[in-house]
Amino acid sequence: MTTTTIKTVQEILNQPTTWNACFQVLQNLDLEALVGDRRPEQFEWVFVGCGTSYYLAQAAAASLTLLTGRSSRALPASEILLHPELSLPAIQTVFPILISRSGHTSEVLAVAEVLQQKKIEFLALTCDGRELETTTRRVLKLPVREESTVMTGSFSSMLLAMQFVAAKLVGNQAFLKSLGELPSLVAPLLARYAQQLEKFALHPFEDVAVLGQGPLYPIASEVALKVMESSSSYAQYFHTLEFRHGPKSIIDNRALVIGLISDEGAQQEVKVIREMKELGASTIIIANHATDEAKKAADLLIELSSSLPSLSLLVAYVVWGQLFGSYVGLAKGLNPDNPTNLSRVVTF
Ligand code: F1P
Repeated sequence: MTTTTIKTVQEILNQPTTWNACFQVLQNLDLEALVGDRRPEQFEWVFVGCGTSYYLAQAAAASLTLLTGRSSRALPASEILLHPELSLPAIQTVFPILISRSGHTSEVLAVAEVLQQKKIEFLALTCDGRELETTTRRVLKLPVREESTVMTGSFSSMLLAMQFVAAKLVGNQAFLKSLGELPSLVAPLLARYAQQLEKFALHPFEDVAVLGQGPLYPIASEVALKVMESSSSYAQYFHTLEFRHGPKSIIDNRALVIGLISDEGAQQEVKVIREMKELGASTIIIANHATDEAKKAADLLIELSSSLPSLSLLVAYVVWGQLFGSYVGLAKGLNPDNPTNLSRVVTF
């Protein structure tokens, strides 16, 4: 198999085009129909999903908090089902946003039923629609038709959609414009770095740790999940500085540390990557602007070199983890289009 025949890799590389198609839909967004009076000033927005869609929920919640100044949370659907008093103690003051590419995931549909029974208004964010889009009048359905089992363009497109909604809520035109510039930023970067990443993926790493702080923490989580799903490799994720507090004991010359470096925390975050390199780890650094320290700490450096706001760059970080997972899978002789033990939707 070559990367040109793997649908998952093609869908990853095609994300700039997918994002442009989504922006066409989002330009005509009827915010009133979507959220009505459920504004973040009166209701706590709680994003809900499973697997990749849960990490998407976390990134969406971080984006809403940073763009509106109102606290927002993310929950896995299972927590609402199994621990409702812990997860949603004040459910009447919550505006849930249920996120599901397929709209068919059993846990998400079960949460929709609970909300319907309690007469709680909620928003459904989906690509395929299926049952989920019939459970509420508030539906945002994106034109993303993804054949891959693992989520790639659906993750990035639904995250962009939630960032778009948050920016629209507060009338942040500059941020909305920045989102629209992502396709032209990322397309040439993919052309420039994809082959280097594919070559780097040939190393046989035993442990992979993906590190990120702030809104990059859910992106680190999703990158680790992509490595696990697409290559059946063991990968973990941590807040970058947390890695020193114990987990670094796994580091030796068989380990890979992937650092998602934020503009705001670059100095401190790069220091951790440098320390792990000195302990023997191989390192990948993904940064917007690479400091000299970052250049010294990285075995492979991917630099975005963008003047766009940091928060608008989340999807520009995740694409490298999506690609790396598939490349490691291919290097191990696996087929990322048919990941071990996985199905496109989890139902029970
Ligand atoms: C959620 C999910 C994915 C996972 C796999 C199985 O799907 O758990 O996160 O990667 O594809 O389904 P969905 O609810 O977003 O359709």
